[in-house]
Amino acid sequence: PATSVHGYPHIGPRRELKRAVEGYWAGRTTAAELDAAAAALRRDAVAAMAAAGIAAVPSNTFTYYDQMLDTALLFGAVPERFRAAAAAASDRAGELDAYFAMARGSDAAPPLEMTKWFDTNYHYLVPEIGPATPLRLSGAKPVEEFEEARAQGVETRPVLIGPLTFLLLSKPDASAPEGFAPLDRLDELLPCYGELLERLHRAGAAAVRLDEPALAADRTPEELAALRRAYRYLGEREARPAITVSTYFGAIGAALPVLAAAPVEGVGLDFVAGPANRDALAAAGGLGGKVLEAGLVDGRNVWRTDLGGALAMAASLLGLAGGLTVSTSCSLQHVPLDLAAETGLDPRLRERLAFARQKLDELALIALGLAEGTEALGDRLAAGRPAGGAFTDHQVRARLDALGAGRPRADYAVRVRAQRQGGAGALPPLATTTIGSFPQTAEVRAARAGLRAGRLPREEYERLMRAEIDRVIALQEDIGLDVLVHGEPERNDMVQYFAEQLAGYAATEHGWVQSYGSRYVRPPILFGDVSRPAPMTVEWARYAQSRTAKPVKGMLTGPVTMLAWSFVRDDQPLAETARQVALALRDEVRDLEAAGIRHIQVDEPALRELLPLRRDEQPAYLAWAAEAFRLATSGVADTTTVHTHMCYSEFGEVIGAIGELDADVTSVEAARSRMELVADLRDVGYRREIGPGVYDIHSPRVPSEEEIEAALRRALAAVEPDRLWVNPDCGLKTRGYAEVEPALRNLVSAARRVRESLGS
Ligand code: THG
Ligand code: ZN
Repeated sequence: PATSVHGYPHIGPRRELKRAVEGYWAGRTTAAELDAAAAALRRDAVAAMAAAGIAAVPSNTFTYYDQMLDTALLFGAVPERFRAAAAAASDRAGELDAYFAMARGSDAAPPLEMTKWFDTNYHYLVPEIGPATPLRLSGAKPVEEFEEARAQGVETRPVLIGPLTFLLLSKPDASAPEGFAPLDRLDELLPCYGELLERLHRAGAAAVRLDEPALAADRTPEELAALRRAYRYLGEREARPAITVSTYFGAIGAALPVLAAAPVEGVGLDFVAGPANRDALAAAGGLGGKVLEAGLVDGRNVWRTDLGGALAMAASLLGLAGGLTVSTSCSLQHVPLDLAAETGLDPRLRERLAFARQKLDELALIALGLAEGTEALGDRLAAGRPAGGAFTDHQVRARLDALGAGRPRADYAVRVRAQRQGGAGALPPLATTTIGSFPQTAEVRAARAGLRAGRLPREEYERLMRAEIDRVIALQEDIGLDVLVHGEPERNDMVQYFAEQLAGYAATEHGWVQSYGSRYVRPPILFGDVSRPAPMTVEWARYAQSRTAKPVKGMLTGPVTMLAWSFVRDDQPLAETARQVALALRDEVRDLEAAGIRHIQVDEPALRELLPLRRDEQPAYLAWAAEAFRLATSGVADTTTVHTHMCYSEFGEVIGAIGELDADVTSVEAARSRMELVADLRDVGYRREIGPGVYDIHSPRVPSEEEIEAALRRALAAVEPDRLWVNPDCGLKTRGYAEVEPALRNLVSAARRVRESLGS
């Protein structure tokens, strides 16, 4: 059988693409230099895949920023506000600038909205499509990248985001009337795809792949009818390459018979995230003469493939299609490039890992095993899957068994009375606070880097951090905030910081994965039972509290977010892993309390992110997610105030679960939605305290006192003053003091003004 890959990391082994793109933005690199750097990265990726024997090497998966944006531009779907600049572009630099303006905004126009790519930690740009948005084949990127690889001697298979997914993931533009959906434009878009297929055919492309991951989520009968129409139209075009419609991120349910009947040559199914695809395929009577492209190697996680299991799955698929191609489950862009770059990992962990480069070899091995029998694989069959138990911690498991769900806290009504009387009591209505991080100055970053590189002795590093905490505490006292924070100067990424201190977790040195545009994260690897060898944040919090008579809030990252932003073991349910992380956090929460910290915030910005794509799987997820949060936080006395913070979320689908977390105070991103969330929360029965972000920290603008006051008055229409907290809508890490200080002064004086007007 042949092998194929959905996509490959194109950022380069040392994030060369980031440097090239950011250099271009800063004016350090020319357009020609940027294009040359990108071409070199594409060449290396194509060469690596070809050398590993991949039969269907993908092209057109490279992007300077995002593939949805590339697709919008390919079809001329430029929002009105960017059209003049795009049309005026007269050279390559002008073209690139128009492209990056849509991604990042310009003085004249805000950028496209960014949102999560399904349930991954990648973010795409949301195309805006209205009734009058142009739809016309307007570029040749897929043809050019095909020809570029051919010149290198590799016949690639161009990859396109399919028409259904492209339109379903777009949003109506500002001009669209009520009831309009981008999918209404399908019949106008299809000829553009048709024309592109013809051009690829003329350029010599024998095959293309169209990706329809939107089929892994619930789809209406109308959407399935649109799917049928789209691939009937494209399949019936005469001058076209062979078409494979590929799906990933889960089982595709009712879409499967539609694709099986479509006049195309191949169908791709993900058997890693969607093992149910197998029975559905059998129930549908198979794919007839079509080729099944079977996603057997996990494109989203870093574990070596269980080759025996993959071979058994593949063998069970052989009779269900006219041919079989062994493939990844989805694009490898979601995993780091090459394990060879990691020299510091525990060998017992390392032998279980496969990054993108290693997964290419696994595909070849599965194909070999299918062709020549499992014996042909020899001892490679069992490699990477050593007998279990190596990373088992019996003590953690016994403690969790004994704890069960943990004793619930007293009712909120009881707690709130204790909190108002207890040590942390005496807070005014509309208490002011921040979300946790303060600006990370160059000195703070340099100190952390110095410690890591061994240049800075630990005592010196700690002295610098204490000085920074002194400064941040003094500033907050001067501004007049009610609940202070230590500012988190010691932390890099909120997940990485904790992962580095927990047993069962490992960090990589070069394991970068694109988060959005030129921004990357280095997800830690949760490989074994998790425990907390020693307190993680207590000394910093204790020190900060020693510097002020006001309450200092302790800051932790919640169990769901610790999983969502990591690579997580796949040998037990996520819910079980979440309980282990929760237990470690529970110990930390209690130690913070014992150190005199009366406010403890456990952030869950990624609560929405792990929400299953299928509605029928969502309630079970929300139940374990909330249970893990409660397990982490329920060990404290009634007098301790538990806070949580959420952002990056469209709260719609998770809003009902916020109350289930049982936190006393929830702070949320609300500035951009004009406080509507406060009423939304009231409407779903949330009756605890709420801190709707009163200004947007993602912009450098300093909000005026009047505007914050107006926001607070809007919030007070839906919540009583003693349940309302006043805070920015997220951490201040990415801002500068020049903006943060005046903004917080305005925040405090706005809160005072509203308080005074309430008192009278
Ligand atoms: N941490 C992790 N995942 C996340 C976020 C996070 N996913 C969602 C959201 N936040 C993504 N946002 C960002 C914002 C900034 C950066 C990355 C993701 C970023 N990265 C640095 C860069 O690319 O230069 C590198 C950071 C580093 O040195 O560690 O700026 O907060 N895990
Ligand atoms: Zn936030």
